Amino acid sequence: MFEKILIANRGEIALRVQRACRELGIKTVAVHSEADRDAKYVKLADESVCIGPAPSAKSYLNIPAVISAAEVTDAQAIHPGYGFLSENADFAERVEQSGFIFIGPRAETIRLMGDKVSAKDAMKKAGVPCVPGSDGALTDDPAETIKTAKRIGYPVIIKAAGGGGGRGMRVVHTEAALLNAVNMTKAEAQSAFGNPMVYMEKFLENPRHIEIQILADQHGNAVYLGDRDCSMQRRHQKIIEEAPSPLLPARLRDKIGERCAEACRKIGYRGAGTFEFLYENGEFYFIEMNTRLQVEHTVTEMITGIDLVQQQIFVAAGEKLPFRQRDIVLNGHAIECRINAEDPYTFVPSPGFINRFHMPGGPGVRMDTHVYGGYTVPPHYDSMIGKLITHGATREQAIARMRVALSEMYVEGIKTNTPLHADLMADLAFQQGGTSIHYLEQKLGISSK
Ligand code: MV4
Repeated sequence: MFEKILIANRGEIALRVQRACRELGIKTVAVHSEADRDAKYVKLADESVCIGPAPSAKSYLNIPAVISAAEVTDAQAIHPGYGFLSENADFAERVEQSGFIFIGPRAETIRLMGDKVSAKDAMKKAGVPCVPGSDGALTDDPAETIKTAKRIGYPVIIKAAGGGGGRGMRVVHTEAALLNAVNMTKAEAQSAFGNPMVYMEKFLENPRHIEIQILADQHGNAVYLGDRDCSMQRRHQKIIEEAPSPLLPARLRDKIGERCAEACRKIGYRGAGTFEFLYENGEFYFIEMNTRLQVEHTVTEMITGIDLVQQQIFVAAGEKLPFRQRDIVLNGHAIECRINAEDPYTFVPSPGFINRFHMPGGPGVRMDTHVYGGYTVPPHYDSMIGKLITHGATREQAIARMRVALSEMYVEGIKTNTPLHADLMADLAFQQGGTSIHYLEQKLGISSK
């Protein structure tokens, strides 16, 4: 097992990864920007290295600085967290070339999944059901593009191969609008991702976003750890996630989960990963695969009792998965509310000094945050300051616990989106379950864009 791990991230996830390491008796190295010098996880780490000024591009995204920090502290492995360098194949490659272990999939897997055309192609070949669409990237032949759209049927969606997470997409309703939309998306893709390739899919009008968590070792074993429903989102930012997805029959979850685990065995996947699906009319359609630990991994941990970060560390160290599929039992229901430092209704970020901070507690309540009374939320990074997670025997109990927990949250000095979460816990459609990806934006009265 590793003796020392460098954590190449900040905020709540830096603390989360650190806790997993400390429990295992592994020493930790925190890297931080000048803005995060006084962070709690920096103080709690065995060692820390300042890797640059506040802007991410000069610190958390600075590959040579991160690798140098691992060299000077003699760390053996690097955990990238989520965001920042976590899905950067060049980073993973340079980490391994420098003699460290990257806690995540092989660089070539990250590269395969980073290109959404090659990801979809690989998954289709591995038996994962995909959204009907073009066979690979669209060609330069306009007649062929028109034919493809006719075959799929309107509306269609044009997506950039280099995009993902909602960037670089355009919905097309008529043949008259098709070629112009394709050219616009190509031009945007070229300037945003340096890759003009685009592909076409049937546009699903009212799906839910359901994802499957998988875990795979380097010995050909892979399991799925149930599903998560992440449909409650605004502008591609998830705000509430839960596990399992409400109203999803267990039989369908097991069927799609087994397909995902089998696909991992086929492509030689290593580590934790997530298959993202759109779910509509009882059918799953693969859209993307994430090769990192996700923000919402916590709800899976609550219903499986498995520490995903520790499992990532074990499989990166070459160990075999300590369980088989039949050992994985889903217990009860978990909900996560992302707590953001922002105005709850205008969504304008609200960084600054927190003078008082009280966290909720009690049975089935977990809060993952690096924040405390006296902490200043820096303006340079994402506005998420923590995650409030509740677990219950049933979804109703998880919601009841979340309502109490939200009422106990007390943050003085900055605005948070806690009041929006309280509204959503009281929302009838949410309580009934099964709301689509458009529900929140419709409720807020924003056009879904
Ligand atoms: C789609 C879609 C409808 N049909 N693909 C947005 C994020 C990216 N991961 C894929 N996205 C979508 N792809 C087809 N064929 C609708 C979306 C989408 C969406 C997906 C998941 C969560 C929130 C979303 C919000 C708007 C659109």
